[in-house]
Amino acid sequence: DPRSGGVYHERYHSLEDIYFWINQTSQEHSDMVKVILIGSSFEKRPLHVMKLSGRRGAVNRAMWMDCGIHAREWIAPAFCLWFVNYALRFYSHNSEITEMLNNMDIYILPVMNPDGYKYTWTTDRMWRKNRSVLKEGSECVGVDLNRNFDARWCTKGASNDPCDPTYCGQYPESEPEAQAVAKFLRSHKDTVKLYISIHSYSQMLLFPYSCSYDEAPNHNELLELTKEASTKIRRYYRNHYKYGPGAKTIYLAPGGSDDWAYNLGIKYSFTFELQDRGRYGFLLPPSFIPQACNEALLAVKITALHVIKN
Ligand code: ING
Ligand code: ZN
Repeated sequence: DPRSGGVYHERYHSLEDIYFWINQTSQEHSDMVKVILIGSSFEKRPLHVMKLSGRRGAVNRAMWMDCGIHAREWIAPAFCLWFVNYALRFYSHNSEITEMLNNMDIYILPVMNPDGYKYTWTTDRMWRKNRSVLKEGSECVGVDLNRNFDARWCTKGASNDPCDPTYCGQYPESEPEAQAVAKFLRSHKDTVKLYISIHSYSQMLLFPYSCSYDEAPNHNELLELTKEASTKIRRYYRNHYKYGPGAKTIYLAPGGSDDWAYNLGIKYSFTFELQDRGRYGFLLPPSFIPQACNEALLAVKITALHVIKN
């Protein structure tokens, strides 16, 4: 089945497996994949970005996609891996993937929160934040990385209590994981035209703003794009995705990465919330991975191809 990703992509992987896979994939496809170290986590794990490029000359356009900003959302890193595999396998066979890779570089951060992800495998499956320790011996650990960006930071929809799951941190970009992503995007803001952050669950295609009820300048364009993606997902996969600006569609949430990237100047900025709608929630069984990834792929392709033709 051309829509499957092979057995490796029909299960979830430990952090060690994912690091191994990144390394192996970049070696096997050294003509199309480069690994860039953009920083390290609080516990000093590397933050590896995979740069995918078609077999062509240099281009001055790129997209960014991060997965696993929240530790327990296991389908997110699974999608990043699945997507890289899909892109490498179908480049020069599938016209849409070929067009994407011939016209843009794709930067992929498969696990933005490696410390938290590791912790969900060893200790607490429902952990959300990173694992940063404020002061030695303090009771509560971790900052919500999707509240740590500089977009109406720590206003309504985030918490200043370190024990809360939506703790915003001590100041914007206080966390090394958020800072590494922000620094990379600041230094690539002239080429990165599309920002996508992958989360779960709730099946929503979101765009700015989440930090306020303000309408983004290109609101109608972003609404049309997410509507098209939602319609196609329903038609092809018989599954329902809501779409709209974050604040109105899900809830008010300041400090998110997509709002910050949008304000940096990346006018196509999205958060995709993958399966499901709550039946299994974060514990989405592995058998759902292929369909969840195919649904997300549709949304990625529609937004990327739109950016290319504009
Ligand atoms: N949802 C996101 C969260 O961080 C979100 C929703 C999207 C917030 C965009 C801010 C910006 O709460 C999940 N499931 O994490
Ligand atoms: Zn999330």
